[in-house]
Amino acid sequence: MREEILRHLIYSMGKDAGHASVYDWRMALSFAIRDRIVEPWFAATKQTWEQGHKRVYYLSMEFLIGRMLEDAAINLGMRAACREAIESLGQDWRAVVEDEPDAALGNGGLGRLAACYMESMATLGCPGYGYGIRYEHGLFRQRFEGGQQVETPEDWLKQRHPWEFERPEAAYEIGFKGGVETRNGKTVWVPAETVIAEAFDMPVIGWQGKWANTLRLWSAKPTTLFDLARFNHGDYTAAAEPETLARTLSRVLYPDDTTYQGKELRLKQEYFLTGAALHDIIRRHLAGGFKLADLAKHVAIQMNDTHPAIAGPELVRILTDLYDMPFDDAIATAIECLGYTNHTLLPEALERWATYLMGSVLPRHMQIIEQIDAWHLRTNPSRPHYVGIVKHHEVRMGELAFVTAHKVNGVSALHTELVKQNLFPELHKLHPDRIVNETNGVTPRRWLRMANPALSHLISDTIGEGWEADLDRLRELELSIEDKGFRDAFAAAKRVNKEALSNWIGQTQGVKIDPDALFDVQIKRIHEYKRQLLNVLQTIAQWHEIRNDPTADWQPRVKIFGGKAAPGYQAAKEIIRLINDVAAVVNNDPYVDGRLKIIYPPNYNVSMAERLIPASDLSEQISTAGKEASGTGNMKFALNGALTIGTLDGANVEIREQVGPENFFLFGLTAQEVMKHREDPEHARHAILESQTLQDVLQMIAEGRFSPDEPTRYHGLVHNMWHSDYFLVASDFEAYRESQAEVDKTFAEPDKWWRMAAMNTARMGFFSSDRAIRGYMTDIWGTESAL
Ligand code: 26W
Repeated sequence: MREEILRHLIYSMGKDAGHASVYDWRMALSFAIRDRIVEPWFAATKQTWEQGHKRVYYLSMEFLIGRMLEDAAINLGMRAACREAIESLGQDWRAVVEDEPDAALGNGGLGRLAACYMESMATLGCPGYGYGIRYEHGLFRQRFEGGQQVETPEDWLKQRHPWEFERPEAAYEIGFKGGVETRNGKTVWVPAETVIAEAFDMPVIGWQGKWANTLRLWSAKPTTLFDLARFNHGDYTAAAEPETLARTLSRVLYPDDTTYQGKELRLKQEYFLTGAALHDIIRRHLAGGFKLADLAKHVAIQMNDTHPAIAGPELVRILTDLYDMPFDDAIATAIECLGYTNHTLLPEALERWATYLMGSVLPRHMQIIEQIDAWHLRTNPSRPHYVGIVKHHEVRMGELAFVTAHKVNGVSALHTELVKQNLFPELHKLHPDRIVNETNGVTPRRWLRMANPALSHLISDTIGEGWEADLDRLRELELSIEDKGFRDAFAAAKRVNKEALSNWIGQTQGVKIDPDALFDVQIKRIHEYKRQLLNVLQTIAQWHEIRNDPTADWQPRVKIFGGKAAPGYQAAKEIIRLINDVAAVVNNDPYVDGRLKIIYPPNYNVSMAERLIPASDLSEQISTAGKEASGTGNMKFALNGALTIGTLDGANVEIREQVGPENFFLFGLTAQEVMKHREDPEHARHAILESQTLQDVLQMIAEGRFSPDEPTRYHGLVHNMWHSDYFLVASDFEAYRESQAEVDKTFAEPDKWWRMAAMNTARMGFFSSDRAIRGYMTDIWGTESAL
């Protein structure tokens, strides 16, 4: 490795060791690692081709990959060798690894899930491609100014990106707008605008380098570079217009995962991804010498939420308009190929496009959507009149995806039931076998082996190697939990991680924290339904209690928050500000004397999660029941030996079943109780009047105790708590507080705590993304491993 790093430093970077920066070393190391990936990558591609394996195409507007260097080194089994080599060259390993910017091409859960699934497909030898967009700017960077979120553009491609290969030969023209004509009896869409989608490929290497797939990201380029006539007239800005317009398409990721907005550019991005992917899929299929009638035998296409749901109409358009297949055969083929994963029930996040917009941006697709809707009604005459794809001058993308897919899946057992009962009750009745459950999973390679070396070594020392690709084997740890030596070692591993995190917080946030305190962590997008507010209110209550009895024996806690708010989501931004305002008061309160600290490092991302999760004692999963489709952070925490405080929501339900109810802090209303509660318009007022503590907390906020410079700052928030509280923070407040008291009590009994924590790790095998991908392969894709 040493030789290869030096060779790349000189010949790929054009630097000698005496003048190389950390960046140069990182590049040289990345290229050296990449060299080892290329061969298995070629071999996998060749084998898929020669043996005619069925391929899976995972279409997603988001891939939240994070850093790649260390992950690739781990999967190739060469992290230690790389580290030794880089250190022998006088470089600091962590500094080199952490020089890599996160690839933040996603908002949160849905995008990170796509990244875990790509890694598991490669690990399992499931031949496949991910298709996405190569956004020039990923999710915005977050700063705090006076406690408030400020967004700045993210610029991950500022430096060279060593993990991608540009493929100028893999390029397709993608059209928009224009009109539909009939020529020689054939329907022809004549677009008014076109752009080129150019492919950039990233290899995705599986565990132990046995298989590699491709993540193909599309970048937009102009069909005409610039207007030479205008340039020659001296009109330089106008001459560059076509280029600027085209590139806008892959310029930035939409940073909103909360409210859906029917923006034309977003629709264009969705079609840009889907159109390019489908052309690529068809080209590869035909190049293999196969017939289009056999497409579904060779191709499975998964739609990650409705964002690529134009795939149904697009596939029908290609098959009918371009290849003359009759409509009935085309729709049957499309349905056989397509699967649709639903990731949210929140009505405000469900995509609906105004028919005038769809009709203007994609005129031919709009016709085909109407045709599919009519076909569905014709073949399902009992369909109620209020059900359909096009209703009230809108195209409902959920219904479109449902109708054009042979399988629709939810992402946790509870969520799937709610998809059946609340989201698509009528369609479910018409197609009772279509909805299936595939509970989410996370890759143990990144989220345990890579992020938590201390615990990984303990696991390998205890049960031997190989658990990374066979996570159910963690159960073997249970035998050792009775052993005090093992429990001490488990606690010691956590302690190492907590010390490292304390140092990092000291250096970056300037706050000193005690590694012996209970580390209580809530990291995820800021959203009202995720109820960071419930956490802050309980924190204020705790602070108030300490102040009223400062000499009592309080369990020291560090409350850590992380997460971004969508730029236009005012209520979420107010919660961020409140957390920071409360932190400023609590952290500097001499009465508290360090027993309660609130830390909110800005710009939470995948890399920060890798630091925080292994160092956590308590995982906050406190959403309003029925609202969190699954959660995947919850899985990462429990796997790393944090205990969960949580509601019966999403995958929390299954986590609790797996780890055992005695190893989980449950509180709060169930999804059914939530719905009943809402029937009482005064539920919030009743709940607040029943809790003196909550009244006191709201009173302190209203008085401006945390915003002395602007006492009225949170009047709106407090008013909303009394009079609306849609997410039932007040109703769950007392139960949450009691549960938190139980957490403190348990943490004070280390023997009990570490048994529970170790049980969590031992029983989390089910939540490997390998298990999830196996489920998709058998239930939805009909594919087999090539290994
Ligand atoms: C169109 C605006 C928009 C964009 C993205 C609306 C909604 C989304 C996503 C569906 C939001 C999302 O990331 N959902 C999360 O998906 C995870 C993976 O399945 C789940 O674990 C989370 O519970 C769910 O919130």
